[in-house]
Amino acid sequence: MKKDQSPNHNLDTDAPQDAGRRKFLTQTTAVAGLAGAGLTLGLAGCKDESAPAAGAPAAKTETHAAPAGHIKPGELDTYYGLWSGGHTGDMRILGFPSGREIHRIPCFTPDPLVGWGITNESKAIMGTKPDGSLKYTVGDSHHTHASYKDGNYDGRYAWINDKINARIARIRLDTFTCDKITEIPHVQGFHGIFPDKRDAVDPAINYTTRVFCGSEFHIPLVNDGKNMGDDSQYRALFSCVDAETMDVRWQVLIDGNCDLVATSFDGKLAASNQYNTENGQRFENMMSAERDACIFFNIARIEQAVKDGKFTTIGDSKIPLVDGTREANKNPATALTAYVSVPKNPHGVNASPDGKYFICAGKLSPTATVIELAKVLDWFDGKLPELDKSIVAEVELGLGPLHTAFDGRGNAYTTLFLDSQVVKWNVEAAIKFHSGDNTAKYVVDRLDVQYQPGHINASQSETMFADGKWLAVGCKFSKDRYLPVGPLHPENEQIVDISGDKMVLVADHPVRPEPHDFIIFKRDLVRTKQVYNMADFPNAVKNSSESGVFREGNKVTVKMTSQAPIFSLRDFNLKLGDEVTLILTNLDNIEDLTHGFAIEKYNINFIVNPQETASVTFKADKPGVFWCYCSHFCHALHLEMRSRMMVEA
Ligand code: K7E
Ligand code: CUA
Ligand code: CA
Repeated sequence: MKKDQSPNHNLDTDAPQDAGRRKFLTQTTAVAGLAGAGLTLGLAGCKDESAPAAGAPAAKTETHAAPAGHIKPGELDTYYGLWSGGHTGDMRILGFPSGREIHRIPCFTPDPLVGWGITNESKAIMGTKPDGSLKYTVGDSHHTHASYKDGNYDGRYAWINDKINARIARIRLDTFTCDKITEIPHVQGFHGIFPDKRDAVDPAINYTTRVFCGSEFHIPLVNDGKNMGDDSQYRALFSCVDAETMDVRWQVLIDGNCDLVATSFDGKLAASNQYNTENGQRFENMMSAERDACIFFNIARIEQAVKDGKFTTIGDSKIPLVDGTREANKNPATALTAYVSVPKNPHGVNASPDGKYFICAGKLSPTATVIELAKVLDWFDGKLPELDKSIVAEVELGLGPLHTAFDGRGNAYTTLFLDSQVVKWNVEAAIKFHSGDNTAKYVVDRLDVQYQPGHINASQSETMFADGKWLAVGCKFSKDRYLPVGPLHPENEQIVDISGDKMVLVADHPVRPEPHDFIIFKRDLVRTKQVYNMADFPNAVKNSSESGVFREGNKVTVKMTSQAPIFSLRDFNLKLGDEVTLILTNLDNIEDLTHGFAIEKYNINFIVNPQETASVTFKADKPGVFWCYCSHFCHALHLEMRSRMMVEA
């Protein structure tokens, strides 16, 4: 066996070891495969051919031996992927088409790698209780989307939701860090988000200024423990957050609930699929109606209503609440909302890159509903008497359709959760079929995926520049695809080449549960800073000569700098009970030269990147010597890079 010549591979791997590892792999895959074949999830429709024979790939899955676009060691990816992190409450950055995870950006939950939730700067973003501790330490992020300009991503911001605590975080795409978090009031089950793609009011504003947020769960409008038994008091709201200030601009009182959100390329419309038009507060009640809805929001009219003072408020909140209920919006000439009927409990709404359609997936119905946006606007303009005539196709795709991506060549790719498939279908052919042309073949291809896919997205999919090259599929179950690691399995992210007529599966990679939505865009749409600007930190310790311990009573400020491989203070003295704020500036001005600062027994660890300043505040509540050491490998003398904190009894 030939040794791997690549410098990034382990050159010690010799032939016998390698063979042994292969044997192990084959055996364990076989065992896991048998167990996996029995998984039906208690849901109907797991097709026989999607349950693989032990150790063998599914029959219809095609794989490349040497996949096109394979990224070799040392080569850079051509796309960025922004992934939601699920319960870890972070955003993950992947390179594409390799699928390599490059980075994780902590948002809603603490992260000791960067000191998120430990430094004063990050705590101010995350939000604290009066005692200075974090308000929340759990998260559940599902959806991530980036800011637009002229129908494409502009590399300014991305946003991500937190379902548990109704928070939306903004990520700066120059530093790939979270810079603001807003908690949306009066909602629970905050799920879908989508930025507008341009302004509905001012045509000169061709970029994102708002982010729309849908909430799933109904709660009493004033949730103070008084109206909990009265279902008629339970409401779900649709919210608009300002992209710059991150303040909640307005909310809409609706009938039913929200789920995912989509926006039109002209900025005029936002929509959310509704699975609970029944306003049911119990499982059974949410499925009693045969059809639910996709609710459309007329953004310019809502903005005008807010401007004209046509709103109420909830409790002592100042946020304008406009009335988007069915009863108040029957007249198209004044309506703020429109409820388009779609089959039972839909999931997912996605905007086609040609700007013409929103596609709602059926979930409990094997169909996708195609809604023509021009016709929805016609209804608002009084030119379409029946709103449901905006539905131009409702076609069968397979069991459990959830989310849809696009290739920019007129094809849509929808995940079928129950069938464990991706179905590629042609939107115009589906419209022809729906209008009575039985010869129109809208299903172009089907691909088995492993297994039970949720979100799906294609390179540049929901932009005007969808390029139809790569597709990623987030599979909720990996079953037999990886070495078993105990009862908790990873999820399985799969990469599919969609450049040809047939979809070709090119790679699997395991992901830590549980990501949901993601976007993939060209790498040149983002310009990142490799070194911070010291002037952006008002508390920066600009020179090592400014270092020292500055005392006012028991309030102590420790100023320090780092420059490989030393901290400016070799030691510093404190008194028991001191309220200490330690400020550390990294003077190194070299790309990739990050230092850490960990204080033994004081539960503190954070990093400072080149030219960055960070601070921590703590009480010197334990007497003795406590080494502060650099926790981020930086230099041959990294282990010697220390400072000694001495707390006098
Ligand atoms: Cu379908 Cu929360 Cu986007 Cu997950 S949701 S899959
Ligand atoms: Cu500085 Cu390691
Ligand atoms: Ca329903």
